[in-house]
Amino acid sequence: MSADGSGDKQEQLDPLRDRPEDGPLTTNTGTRVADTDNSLRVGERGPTLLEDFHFREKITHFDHERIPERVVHARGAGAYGVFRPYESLAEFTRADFLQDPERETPVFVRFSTVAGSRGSADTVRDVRGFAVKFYTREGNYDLVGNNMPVFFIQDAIKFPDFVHAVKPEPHNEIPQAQSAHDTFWDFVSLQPESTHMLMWLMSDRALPRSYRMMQGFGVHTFRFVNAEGRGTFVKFHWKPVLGTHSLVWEECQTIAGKDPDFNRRDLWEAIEAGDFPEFELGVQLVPEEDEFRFDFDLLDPTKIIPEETVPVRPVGRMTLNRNPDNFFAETEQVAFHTAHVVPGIDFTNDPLLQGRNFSYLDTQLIRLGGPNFQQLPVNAPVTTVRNNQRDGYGQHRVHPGRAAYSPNSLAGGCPATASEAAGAYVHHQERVDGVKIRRRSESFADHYSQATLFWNSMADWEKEHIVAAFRFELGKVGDRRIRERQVDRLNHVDHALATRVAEGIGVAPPKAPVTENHGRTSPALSLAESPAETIATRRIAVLAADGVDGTDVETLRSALTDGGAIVEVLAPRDGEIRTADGGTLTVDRAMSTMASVLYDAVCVPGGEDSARALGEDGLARHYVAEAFKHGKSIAALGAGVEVLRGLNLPDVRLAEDGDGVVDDLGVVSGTDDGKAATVVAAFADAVAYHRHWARDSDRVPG
Ligand code: HDE
Repeated sequence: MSADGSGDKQEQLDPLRDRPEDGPLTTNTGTRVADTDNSLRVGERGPTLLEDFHFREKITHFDHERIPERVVHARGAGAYGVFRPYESLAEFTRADFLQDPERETPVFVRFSTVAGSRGSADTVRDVRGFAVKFYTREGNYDLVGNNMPVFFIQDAIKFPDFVHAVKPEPHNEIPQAQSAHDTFWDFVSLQPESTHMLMWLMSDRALPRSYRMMQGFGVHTFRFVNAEGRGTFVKFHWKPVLGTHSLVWEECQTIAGKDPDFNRRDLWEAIEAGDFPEFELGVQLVPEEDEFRFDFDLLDPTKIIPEETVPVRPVGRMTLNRNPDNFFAETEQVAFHTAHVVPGIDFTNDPLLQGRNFSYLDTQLIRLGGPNFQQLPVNAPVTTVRNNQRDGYGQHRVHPGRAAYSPNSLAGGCPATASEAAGAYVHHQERVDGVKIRRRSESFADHYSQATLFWNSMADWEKEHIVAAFRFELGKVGDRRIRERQVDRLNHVDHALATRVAEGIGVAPPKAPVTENHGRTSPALSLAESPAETIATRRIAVLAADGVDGTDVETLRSALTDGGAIVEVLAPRDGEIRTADGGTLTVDRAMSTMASVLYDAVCVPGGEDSARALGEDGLARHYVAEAFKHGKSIAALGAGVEVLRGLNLPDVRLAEDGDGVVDDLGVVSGTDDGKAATVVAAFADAVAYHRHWARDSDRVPG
């Protein structure tokens, strides 16, 4: 730690890291243990003795290993990293960590799903949590956001109702981690303020390809305050450097079985491989005098400020560069709180934010077993903590002295409060006059305009996915009146949307629109607008069998790994296979241990024997057909094109001899000698594009 008490987070954690290799096994009181495999008993076949303190301690500790999981966001994955601003933001905020582009601030991030329990699958349809703890020199600042910029409710008092509705139903605890059931749709269909968020939840945003490829949002309007005390409203955005990408719903359901840890594993492996995830922090700034300039209320968390109205200004970059050492100690015990703020960042009167400011500490008191959880290593600030708070479960500090109160004279008045000039947090002054009242402001009453804005801004394929999602979810709802009520809500968003959903779920379509669609769009809302310039960290499966063209495999591997992709050779069995020229090729994985849903793209190199074997192998055929169905890029070289031809992929033109390279609907093929490099280059472009929606995927069995 430096003189001002601040220091590096990893340096702070290092002495706390266990080093089992440094000495023998001990009890918790440090006594060395001779045998941890046999309990102490009377004779070899006799009863166990109460005197066996090592046995009792070991079992007792084990019996108490579990703590309550988070009531929401139970399933998560965490990582450490650093944040660095691009420029000083002193004009808007005095927050120390946003002043100097030379200064790195350590961070811990936890991504999560919301509804599922700790052991649920990653790829469910859900909102994702995106919580960042900045260990600043002025104390911890937590930006506890989601991957969607709005929320289901406007007032925190509705949160228990909302969560009870989305969680598994109480009589039978079914379904796990799913919103597709009666109680959820019952609640939201009676709650028009949820409509905008439902559009996001039914969109592909709810199915992120990776935690590294999703946006983050602070959701509420917060307030920056500069050194002169001037406030500026601010909305926070995180933009992933790799672009924002999603899975498709059918793929998600399959992955939930094939690899329930899909997103968690992806984050872990990327960091282990040195492919450090990066996110750009952006802010939308609104001067205080412009508070009433919008056709919605800035305090309403069911509204966005369209980026076309107030642009997102990039202000810094976060790089995640270290996996936790211990999931429980760090990812499970981390405690985020919207009220962990530093000077220069303040709240607004958003009633959802105000409620959150109560809830997080309250829930952590029970989840983390008492009031001292800020002393846990992952939560401890890198600044010195000094106050008169004492005792409680799990107290790790030794507080010397007699005076644990203020004011005192016995300890010389210490610890003394600081002035604002000396870095103390001083709340932004705001005049508030009013009558005590339980009522929502009229300015929160429009629940549909921005839901319509979202719908209007979607590309055609995104609209298809939204309709399909509503049909899936409402199709799982047993009570027909709930289905009808939700269709009625959707008719307030867009008549065509409501009609199409109704047609899929056996409900009479609404006869007429409630209001005319306003026709406005915000292009930034569409995933189609996300940059698609890189194949970095995309997983590509190369299918091969004995007799594969080894040169093709090398061409694929070197070109794609040069672009940063991860290339794996999959064969019917693990070990080695023979190449056409008599060499050998190491197999990375047996096809049966993976699935095409776990890859971003699939390719089939040349080699006649290999192509013949793969063409007759149901699993290999499924890899390609499923990748096609999910819009993934596919490449085939030489005889490998025959494998694709055998699948009768709808409407796709494949290369014949003399054609050169054919690139159709993201399927790149070439049979001519010497064309491998050109096929691979076109394939790489197709992979960067992510998914190819123009295909007639519905005709492929799924
Ligand atoms: Fe949370 N939320 N929340 N939430 N939330 C929790 O805190 C709550 C809301 C968010 O990785 C809980 O420690 C209320 C919006 C994230 O540890 C709890 C309301 C947003 C995480 C809680 C909201 C979030 C949580 C559960 C309505 C996005 C996971 C365990 C007023 C801006 C943090 C815990 C982590 C966790 C309360 C709404 C994000 C119960 C009362 C809106 C990312 O305190």
